[in-house]
Amino acid sequence: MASSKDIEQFRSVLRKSKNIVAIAGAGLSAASGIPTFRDAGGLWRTHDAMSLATPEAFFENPSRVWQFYHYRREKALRATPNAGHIALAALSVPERLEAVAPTARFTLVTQNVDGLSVKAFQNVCPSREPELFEMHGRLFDTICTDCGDCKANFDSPICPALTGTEEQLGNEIEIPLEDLPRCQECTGLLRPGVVWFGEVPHQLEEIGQIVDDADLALVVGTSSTVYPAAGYAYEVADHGGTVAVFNIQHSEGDEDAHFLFLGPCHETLPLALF
Ligand code: BV8
Ligand code: ZN
Repeated sequence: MASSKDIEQFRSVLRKSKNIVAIAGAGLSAASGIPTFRDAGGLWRTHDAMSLATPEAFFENPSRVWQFYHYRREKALRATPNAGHIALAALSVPERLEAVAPTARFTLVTQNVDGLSVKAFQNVCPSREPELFEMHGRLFDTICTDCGDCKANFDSPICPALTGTEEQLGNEIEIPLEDLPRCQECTGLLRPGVVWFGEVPHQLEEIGQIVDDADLALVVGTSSTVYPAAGYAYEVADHGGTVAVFNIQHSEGDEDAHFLFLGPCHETLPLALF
């Protein structure tokens, strides 16, 4: 954990900042029991999570990919926001933000699809539209591969055939196509409403503008290995902004960060921010 001097210096940067952007990754939800992509939790059964989060994997084996997303949906449904989510959400409350950064705007750009930051924002500030971008989509949205209909879906399980598959260790079962999640509008095969590798993340224009304007980037719980999100902190530093990394271990590019708070972010974020 950084020294109190670092925290004091960080706080003085925070106080002077105008546009703060937080870029969050799987490490932010680790304390809520959600497995990350790359460290210990990065494997699902015998598959590398990265190899399943692609359109090719889905169209080649929708039964396997749906079991992967069903497992993550069931985990996320039972998870609650942790003190790290809540600390970032507190920055979306005007009077809380004013107390630490009187002249700043705050935006959260999350790579996470578990919805925990949305829950945290809603808990702390139910009335406000959250300044929050879920750039890689949502576990709890479905998209029809035939008619494109996009719907929120919090059903547990999302279809009878997936019942209990999250408990089965070892290899997955073979679920017939017709028993996988189907569209209510046209009975087409549904896919999870997330952005896969090779697909274009959401709201890149707006996020790009926010990154261009940012004079402080909080890089929280991400290995900073997936683009374009991994490039945002470099862009902020490039135009003279400050970068503060919050991670439990060293991550890509953190040697260039102005502040590095090593430790679990559900502890380091509240400590550094408030
Ligand atoms: C795209 C949703 C074209 C699905 C995910 C250059 C430019 C643009 C693209 C590329 C490029 N080079 C390569 C690409 C292609 C690719 C890419 O980046 N590949 C990588 C592997 C090199 N990018 C894409 O395909 C993207 N799309 O490029 O479109 C384009 C782009 C721009 C403009 C026009 C066209 C789409 C990528 C989205 C993929 N979808 N998720 C799902 O969730 O299933 S990615 C997924 O992995 C996550 O969403 C996240 O984004 C990503 C990285 O994971 P992290 O969140 O960082 O988690 P990870 O496990 O890696 O690390 C956890 C970290 O937490 C660790 O550092 C750990 O130490 C730390 N930690 C753990 N516990 C704690 C903690 N920290 C603090 N406290 C703790 N308690
Ligand atoms: Zn449909």
